[in-house]
Amino acid sequence: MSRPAEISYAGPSPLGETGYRTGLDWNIGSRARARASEMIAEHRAEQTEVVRDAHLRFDWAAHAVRSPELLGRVKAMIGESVAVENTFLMLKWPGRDFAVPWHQDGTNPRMQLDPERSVAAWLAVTDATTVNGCLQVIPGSHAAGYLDYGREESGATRGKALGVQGMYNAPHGRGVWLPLNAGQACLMDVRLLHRSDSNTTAGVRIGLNVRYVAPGAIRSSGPHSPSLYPLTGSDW
Ligand SMILES: O=C(O)CCC(=O)C(=O)O
Repeated sequence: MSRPAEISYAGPSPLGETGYRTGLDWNIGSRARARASEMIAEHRAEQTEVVRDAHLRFDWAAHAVRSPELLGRVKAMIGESVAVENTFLMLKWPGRDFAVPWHQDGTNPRMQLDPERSVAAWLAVTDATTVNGCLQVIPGSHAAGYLDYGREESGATRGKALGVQGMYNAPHGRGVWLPLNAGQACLMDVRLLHRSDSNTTAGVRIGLNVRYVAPGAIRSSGPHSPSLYPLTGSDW
């Protein structure tokens, strides 16, 4: 499998040298936890792990992507016109093997995001800790640009199911954990290598993944044309 375009997009980041900002607020903790309880009640029977397009399905998620702190920072980085390109809610149920391999959010076989015109966000709906599957990132890994994800191994099935491409040559040892309280979030350069482990606790871990884009950020390959969900600006 090869990238849809030959641009590596190596270079600096709108998110600075590390390529991420963490500990931001998208909601107050008690409200985030209330949303988590609703999601757990709704999905417990089927133990749904991934809910795509959460911002189109749940009012709270449509509000979450407009969180003033996140949107304000995103606009400062990529400009006044911002749309959501994609969201999904990820639920890690206790006792399930559900690790997400190292990957970069801005590249997959269908499209590539221009890192100067896009930002990824991860919103903690429950607390996210090192034992229930919080994100781990490799600071500065964005600077090398998009990596080749052609050498997948069998363990990548979870990532494939989610549309992420496992990168098994990632420098695992340099990972930094990003624990967050419910209601907190981090922003990431769309080239930043990140992953998460399975949840080894008795509770459910829930995170909302968001990709924000500015006009012209998406290079699609083939007929795929993402439907954007504009938040601000008029040039969509
Ligand atoms: O929620 C997780 O555990 C991982 C999410 C993630 O890395 C992603 O969706 O890009």
